[in-house]
Amino acid sequence: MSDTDALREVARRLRAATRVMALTGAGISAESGVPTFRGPDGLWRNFRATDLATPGAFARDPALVWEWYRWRRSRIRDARPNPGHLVLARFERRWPALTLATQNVDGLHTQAGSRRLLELHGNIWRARCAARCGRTVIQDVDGAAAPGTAPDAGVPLCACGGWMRPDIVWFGEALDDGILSRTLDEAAASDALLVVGTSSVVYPAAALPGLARQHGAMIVEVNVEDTPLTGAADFVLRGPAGEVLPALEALL
Ligand code: BV8
Ligand code: ZN
Repeated sequence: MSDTDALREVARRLRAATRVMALTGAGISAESGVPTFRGPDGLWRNFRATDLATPGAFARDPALVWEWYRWRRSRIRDARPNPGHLVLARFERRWPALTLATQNVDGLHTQAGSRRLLELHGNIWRARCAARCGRTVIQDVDGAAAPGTAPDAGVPLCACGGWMRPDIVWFGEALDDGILSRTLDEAAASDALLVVGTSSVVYPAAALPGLARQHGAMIVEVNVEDTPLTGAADFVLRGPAGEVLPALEALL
């Protein structure tokens, strides 16, 4: 099937769908200038995930972990939603029950206007108490850091005196129960799942297409390259999300 035929067929089937869900990854924000994780300029190429995005790394060297997140915040701060984010936000008007599950922590879907959003891996602009006093703060500045030249200089402090940490789900940590169970329920109930800009390797997000498919959903992958999902998708729309999604919207 040619790319144009696939696009038309997906549009035809989407017109008949009532429960549409989307799952996004770093690729949807690439055209906004946010680095992806595993591509040629991916974030993990200069930093190993196991060095930085784990509870163990934070326990060993919280200042290094905060330095990395501050650098990432600086890359994201001026980023704006691109046409891919904006189309998914407009899809909520067409399908009011549309759920958007994202692995991204950059907040660009919210900026684009998506409201039925499930942030599976947290949000880079929030921090929470690592000492578990329960405080969560929105932190678009970097907060009060530990003073002086102590090993934890640069680590923001909670009002309780403990360290703050990014409110992000690190490898080996469980996703928020409520968010995960809503995501699984929505995937099982959807007629169509658009899987946009993800390498489909990080679980449990990578299990959602299989779950949706088992319950009869059409799986559509939007990506610039093959992923482990490609062979199992019903349709593959090859190209940048910021071009493919507007082209799809135009056919609806
Ligand atoms: C958990 C920190 C249990 C966030 C992130 C072996 C087998 C199965 C599972 C595991 C295993 N070993 C370990 C696990 C579990 C582990 C996991 O899945 N590991 C993988 C790597 C094997 N998962 C976990 O640990 C999860 N927790 O399982 O908990 C548990 C239960 C109870 C109690 C305790 C524990 C937690 C996962 C959280 C991961 N957090 N990082 C941060 O700092 O930002 S993951 C990181 O990867 C990001 O969050 C990111 O969102 C996520 C996924 O990456 P993608 O978004 O897909 O990005 P990527 O760069 O890879 O790909 C970009 C894609 O876009 C590419 O395909 C590219 O082609 C495409 N693209 C590029 N440009 C465009 C485009 N597409 C379209 N348009 C474009 N313009
Ligand atoms: Zn605290």
